[in-house]
Amino acid sequence: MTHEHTQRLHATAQTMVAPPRGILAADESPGTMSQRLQGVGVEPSPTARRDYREMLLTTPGLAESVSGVILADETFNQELSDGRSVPQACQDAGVLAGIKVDTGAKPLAFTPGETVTEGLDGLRDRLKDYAARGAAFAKWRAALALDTQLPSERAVLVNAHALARYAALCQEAGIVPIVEPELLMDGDHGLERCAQATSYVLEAVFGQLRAQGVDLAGIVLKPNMVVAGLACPQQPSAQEVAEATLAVLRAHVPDDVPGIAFLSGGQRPEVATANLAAIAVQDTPWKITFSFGRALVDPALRAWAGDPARWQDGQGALDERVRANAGVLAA
Ligand code: 5MM
Repeated sequence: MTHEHTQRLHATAQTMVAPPRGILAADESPGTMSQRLQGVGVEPSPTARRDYREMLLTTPGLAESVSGVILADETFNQELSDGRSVPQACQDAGVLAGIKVDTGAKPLAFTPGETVTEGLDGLRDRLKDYAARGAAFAKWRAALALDTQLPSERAVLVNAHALARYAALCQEAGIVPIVEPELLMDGDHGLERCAQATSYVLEAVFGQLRAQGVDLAGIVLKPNMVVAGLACPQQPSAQEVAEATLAVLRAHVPDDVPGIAFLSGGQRPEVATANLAAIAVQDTPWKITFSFGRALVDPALRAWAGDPARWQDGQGALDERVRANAGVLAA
């Protein structure tokens, strides 16, 4: 990579994580998005999915709290109702356009209950095309089940390897990779077990990123917070989540990573914000921000529910959540 190419990657990564802004994860695949729309009584279709994303993207003042929006391929290729392409609308809104390039988590051979995220075939050409059409960054999510036995060494290894291959290809194309290894919140595991597994996963991911020559100053890490499982009777306080999360990250995330943008993982919106606040108040070698999906958009989806008359209610609900999270980063 030339010096200029590297400098551009670093500058984009810094923009993505500069406080107080965060990253809006609006990249639900068509299947997931259709289920979410049905959940609020909307008949799913490409147009309904486009309308919902248009409602989010045209929220007045979005760029004050959001640096970038992660889009699914379907959305990236759509036009808003006024005829502008979605990447153009991102540019007009003052936010970077990001693209989810993985093709989903698929069952891993010989490994019941675990998945490997796919999407490497043809990725170099796809990235070139996305970059030419305005994508500044990309996202790839490894989803790892967590219990007393899982994730297995095999699932961690293959997912870490794929994350690093994806990240290297992104950087070659001039696109900043969001590297997202997610330990899922399903189950009754406690905070300690999540800390132990997150440490193991991050060690494997950074081992692969280094082995494959990825420039750590040109990525954004999107990890889970260290939390207890959703079914765990002992739910930790925000202070306990922050202490456990930062202990793990300090031990395993190199200082040259510019920023950490947390996923919300199924936490209630207010809980995710409280946990983010407790983390962000600490001194860290990397910038701390959010890249929440559900914790930002669930209230907006419910408030809008496909009704044109409630368009502004939806935007107001999104505005409330992004400002709440940006607010704790600015504090
Ligand atoms: C928005 O959801 C993303 C894509 O999901 P599917 O491909 O399964 O439809 C998802 O990757 C999301 O970006 C992350 O999981 C973070 O979202 P949350 O809701 O956990 O913050």
